[in-house]
Amino acid sequence: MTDTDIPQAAALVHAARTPYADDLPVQRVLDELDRRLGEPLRLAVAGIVKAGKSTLLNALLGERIAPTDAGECTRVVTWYRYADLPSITVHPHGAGPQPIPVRRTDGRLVLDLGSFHADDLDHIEVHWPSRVLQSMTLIDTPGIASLSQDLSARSLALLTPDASPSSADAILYLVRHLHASDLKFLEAFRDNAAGPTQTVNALAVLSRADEIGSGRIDSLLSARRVAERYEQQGDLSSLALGVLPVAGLLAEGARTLREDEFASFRRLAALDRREREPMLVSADRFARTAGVLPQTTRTELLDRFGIFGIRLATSLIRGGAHDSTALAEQLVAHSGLNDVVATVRLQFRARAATLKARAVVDALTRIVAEDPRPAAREIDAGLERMQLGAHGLRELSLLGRIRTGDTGLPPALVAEAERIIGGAGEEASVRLGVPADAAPDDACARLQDRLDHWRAVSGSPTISRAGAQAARVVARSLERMASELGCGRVLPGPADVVPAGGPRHGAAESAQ
Ligand SMILES: Nc1nc2c(ncn2[C@@H]2O[C@H](COP(=O)(O)OP(=O)(O)O)[C@@H](O)[C@H]2O)c(=O)[nH]1
Ligand SMILES: [Mg+2]
Repeated sequence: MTDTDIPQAAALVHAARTPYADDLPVQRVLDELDRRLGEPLRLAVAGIVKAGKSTLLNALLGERIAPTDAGECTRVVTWYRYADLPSITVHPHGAGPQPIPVRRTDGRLVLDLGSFHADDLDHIEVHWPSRVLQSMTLIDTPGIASLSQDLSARSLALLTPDASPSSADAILYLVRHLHASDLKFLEAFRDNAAGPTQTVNALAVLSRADEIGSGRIDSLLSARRVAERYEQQGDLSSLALGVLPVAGLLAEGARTLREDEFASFRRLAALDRREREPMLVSADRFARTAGVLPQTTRTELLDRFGIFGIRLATSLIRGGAHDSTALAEQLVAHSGLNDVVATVRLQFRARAATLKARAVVDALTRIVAEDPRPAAREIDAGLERMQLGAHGLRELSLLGRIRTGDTGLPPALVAEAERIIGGAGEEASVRLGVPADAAPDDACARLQDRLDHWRAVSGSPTISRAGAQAARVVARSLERMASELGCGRVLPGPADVVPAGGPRHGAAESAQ
């Protein structure tokens, strides 16, 4: 829907080259913006130390690539990008990048920093031939607000830099228990360059969800209730799109499940209930109970799946999961990972072009403001045109204002406005609130009805100026859908011809 944003933004970056030709730092920023526009969505995983970030990243990749637990490299920001061939590069501060060997042990990638110390490194780049990375670059970050101020500073510098927009297009923020420091970080992310619109690209994850109900089989239900409670808390709802519970370890284990692990689960499932249940009472008991499985296998299963995962796997096998593929699928479904993947796809990936275009607008706005050269006037005008003309940017900005309760719309209309401008997903059916397989005529009839309604709202004498503007954005989203869906009968209405904000605004609108 917003594919035109990228070429427009790229043209602006290009136009900025000449007026700032003698300014090396600016040229570097422009290079970086160019690179960013050509790349897939950048999704950062953030949260305090041991929140389960690297584990969740592996679950998303379906491979054990990111190092988990302690170790030097977990203290360095690490980028995972797509490439046909695997390679690892370290980027030391103030020195050129250097390759390090790619080594795997027991199915895990080993990041051996050799003589480098984490403090020497700005970041690490891992290129990996993973399908997931073709549509998304993932960024693993050291813990935020961790015991070490230094680690925290590195992640904050990446995600909420003072002088430039965040290097990430979107963020998964992991919380175990919601702390004041988590809220502070999300506030910093929101208040960063792009302002309130940042809340549109932050999704909170209630991580290690299996531990919430002490690993009981209904742990994920308890986690879901906790997540809902957090979601309804005013603080968080204005800072993130939502809160999703995830058992990352279970998801990682399931997506990398081996046949020998499935065989072990099957042996546990085949035990008599009176023997199995006491054994699975706790992780400790499982580790201590000799019997069908050797000690090393039991320890390994606990490491890979946690006691919750072991309980769930045996119960799913008893319920009919006959092979490792079926078991893996069911474990993933229980882990909550699919919801995270679906939300990332609907909310972030579908909006990647707009998020990137906005990063460009923000960065160029700063450059021009800091050093307003006469030759850069064209850029200023271009930025203004883009902000008004790129409808995706206006949707994003309105979504941000909806999250902070600052739209000027009557409260009863906010939920529908949010849906129509893509707050629940980018597809036309989701925006319209019709079934995905609705007949085109029905979808168009609904569209016409809602368009009439929103045009009326925007022209209502009782609505505030801000509210009217918001209603016009909603109406414009509907009009764009009308052409996408081929609803020929939906004609431009008065709101489209005389928008508030003057004729210039109108020109930008119709120029799209
Ligand atoms: N029970 C359980 N343990 C987890 C989960 N996710 C991570 N862990 C464990 O928590 C520890 C820290 O995980 P890691 O992914 O390295 O956290 P990070 O510091 O946020 O990257 C590791 O021992 C993981 O095995 C989870 O969903 N459930
Ligand atoms: Mg980590």
